[in-house]
Amino acid sequence: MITLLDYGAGNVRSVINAIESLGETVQTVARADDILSAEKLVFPGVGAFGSMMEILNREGYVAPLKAYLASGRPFLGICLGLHALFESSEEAFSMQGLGFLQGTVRRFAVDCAVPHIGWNGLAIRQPSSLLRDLEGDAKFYFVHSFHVAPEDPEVILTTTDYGYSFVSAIQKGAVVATQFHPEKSGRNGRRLLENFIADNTDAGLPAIRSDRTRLAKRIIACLDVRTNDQGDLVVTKGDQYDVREQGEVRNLGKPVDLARRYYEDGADEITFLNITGFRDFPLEDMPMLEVLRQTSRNVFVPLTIGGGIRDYTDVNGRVYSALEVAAEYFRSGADKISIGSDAVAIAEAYLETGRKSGSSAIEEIARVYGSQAVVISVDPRRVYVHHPADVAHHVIETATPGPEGQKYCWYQCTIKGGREGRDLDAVTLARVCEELGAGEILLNCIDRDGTNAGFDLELINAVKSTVGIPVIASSGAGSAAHFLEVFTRTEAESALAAGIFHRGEVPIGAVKAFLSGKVMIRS
Ligand code: 1PR
Repeated sequence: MITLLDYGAGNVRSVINAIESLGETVQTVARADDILSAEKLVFPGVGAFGSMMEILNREGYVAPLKAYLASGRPFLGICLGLHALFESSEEAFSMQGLGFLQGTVRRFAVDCAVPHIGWNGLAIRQPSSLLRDLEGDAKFYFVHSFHVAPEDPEVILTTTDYGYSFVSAIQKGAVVATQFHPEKSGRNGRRLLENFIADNTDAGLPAIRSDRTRLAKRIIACLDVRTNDQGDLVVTKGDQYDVREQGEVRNLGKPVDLARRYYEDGADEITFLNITGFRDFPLEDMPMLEVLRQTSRNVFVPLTIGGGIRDYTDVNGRVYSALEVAAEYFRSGADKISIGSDAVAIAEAYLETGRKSGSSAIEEIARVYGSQAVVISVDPRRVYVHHPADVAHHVIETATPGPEGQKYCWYQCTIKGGREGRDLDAVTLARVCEELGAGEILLNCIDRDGTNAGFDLELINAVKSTVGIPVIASSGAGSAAHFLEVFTRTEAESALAAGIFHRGEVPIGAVKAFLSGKVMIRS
């Protein structure tokens, strides 16, 4: 029996699903005694150090946790569950950690994008039963902006490279903890969880031991979801955002089935976009929440959900905050949420006042769940101009001239699924959302969507050269070569596609086989 400490933030549902799918029973902590009487304790933490320690203190869990850690019984900490073991964190200077290990938690100080999001390897520093039967070059899923810095090198189990080498797992006696998420790391993550569950203590050392590791480029499958005219929730796909064919909503399959298939085909992440979310009440959109719950039972790679995340008032005048909507999505199995139309409104308000309100959806969700959990979905379209001075927007010189031979263009932001253009450009939107705490940009392109003509490299380079957070290239993939192009001619950390996967034109496995040996990918 596994006892799991769910302190109410983030996606513990996936940890429970992963452990239960391995045939083990999970009991979640309801009171302090449950910690003291646990046989094996798992502490998954997603979010921010400050709000985590606040909750642990408020719930009276700090003393029992310290007693449990000193008891010598098995403990597995995941992400913030690792950070909590240390004395303090740069993420919340005023909050004390559990102090089981000496040292602190530091923010990445690197030239590459922060947060560190994606699949990276482990350089194993000591034998451990946790690592038994693991392939030495296995990759695991990381999503964080801070990492631990232990004072005692003896507790270092693995390190990982991202700008520099950082500690990605610790071990002290029966206490182990990982920065990466085993519950979201596919078969390797499940192997590691199996090792923790099993009572077999003989320490393993994998045959292959790499000293340096590298972050892989991510291949993301995107499922644009909406109800069709018959009221069924289907995966659809637009052609420049137009999802109708002969008046009917294109129906490319069932969301849960397709998500599982893409997971088995090797997708590194799966994204659900509820494309009519802007007109629905997300918390009343039970079918979408159910899709997430069912998917997270069998899919052990990160899930992102977008569509309709905003403050709203329901028909009874009850006001819901975007934070409440996001919380329900995280509880239902999401690892990241994506904000579309509302991000444009937030950025416009910020540019008008020049002041952070502190209460925008981006700021609120990032404060509680961490920046790494907040993705901004950008829906821009090109607007050609004859001269950069014609508009007060971020203009680029383009190699693809406009209809009148214009050599310049800017990328106009749209909302409500491309239905309404705004007086704001995509580069400025991305920059402002990063300032407000977003952790990743999903950079779609209406002009390229569904065209199989390749990604808009000029748009991606314009945004990537402005923001310090990871960028997902999206829209237009028509072949495996388009992925190589975007990973070799831009700095995008990941690339997303929909149509070619739904129509079975280029399976994910074929994209990965083509990229193998050319760019670092997860095999
Ligand atoms: O505005 O917060 O309610 O969120 C709505 C979300 O739904 C946004 O993320 C928006 O991008 C998305 N969306 C809205 N309408 C559409 C539509 O297609 N009519 N789909 C839509 C966006 C874009 C990509 C697509 C790529 C790859 N789809 O996600 O999957 O373009 O396609 P391809 O590989 O076939 O070219 P809010």
